[in-house]
Amino acid sequence: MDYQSLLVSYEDGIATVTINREKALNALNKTVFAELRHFFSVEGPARKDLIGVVITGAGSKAFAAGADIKEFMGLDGEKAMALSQNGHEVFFIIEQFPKPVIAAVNGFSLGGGCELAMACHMRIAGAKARFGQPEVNLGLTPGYAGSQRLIQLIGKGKALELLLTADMIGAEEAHRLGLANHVVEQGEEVAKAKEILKKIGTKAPLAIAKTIECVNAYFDKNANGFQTEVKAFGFLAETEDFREGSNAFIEKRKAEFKGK
Ligand code: DAK
Repeated sequence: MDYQSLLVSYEDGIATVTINREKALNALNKTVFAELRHFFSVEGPARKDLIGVVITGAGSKAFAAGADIKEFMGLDGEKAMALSQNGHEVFFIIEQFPKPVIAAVNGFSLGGGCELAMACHMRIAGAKARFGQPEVNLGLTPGYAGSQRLIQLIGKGKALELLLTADMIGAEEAHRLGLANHVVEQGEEVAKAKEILKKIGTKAPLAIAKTIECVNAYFDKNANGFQTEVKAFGFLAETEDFREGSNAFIEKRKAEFKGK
């Protein structure tokens, strides 16, 4: 696919997906959503050697300053629900991606931008990152699951404070609350994300995928996370990588995982 609003590059098995709408502070329009959907459901899964994905924003000012407010003009109830549903689907695809996805938050991460970062498995904040859910300023609630994932990450009281006041918080506060995994110098976000992905790349890929599935199951009201873990454990016990991992431990050598 020729992307219009994403830049996709690969290095050492890691994909970097950059939202490339710098003039609009990387606001998430329909094209960005369609292209993210394509990357995470078609291109990414086809790359068998993929270790993980970094998502970031073009330029030094924004990760993504929200849903594209210009696309809200003429929205009625039915169209708004369809828009919201589409965003939910795309962010679920990212959350359920079987390889780790890390948001490298290089600036404003507001509204839909913060929701995208929260759908990723981890968040690295640059020193100038600003997080917030300012939807109530527009007369809206979050539309892409911010009211759910913010609670999962920082708890109900703080989530309600951010959602109801529309306050923006900086990188250090986001780190203190558990919204950001690490704070790094501005411009070092992608490098830190890649460092983490490289470490994960030395582990057994099927175990990584099953671990993501088990953690997601905790938050899925239709799943039983405990049973998901039991089944994952049984599945992994039959893999070549499990035999290789345990043999390597006994033989005091580094495991060579094949993802089988
Ligand atoms: N959408 C479209 N364009 C945006 C944008 C956005 N979210 N944010 C910034 N831009 C554009 C600006 O219009 C401006 O474009 P030009 O005027 O140059 O053409 C350019 O980016 C630079 O922005 P500023 O000139 O405003 O830059 P500043 O440094 O002065 O200010 C700022 C930076 C981030 C504080 C400011 O741009 C700002 O407040 N931006 C809006 C932040 C925001 O409110 N974002 C939306 C959050 S709400 C739903 C679906 C989705 C959602 C809700 C419901 N349903 C289906 C029901 C999600 C909602 C949100 O994401």
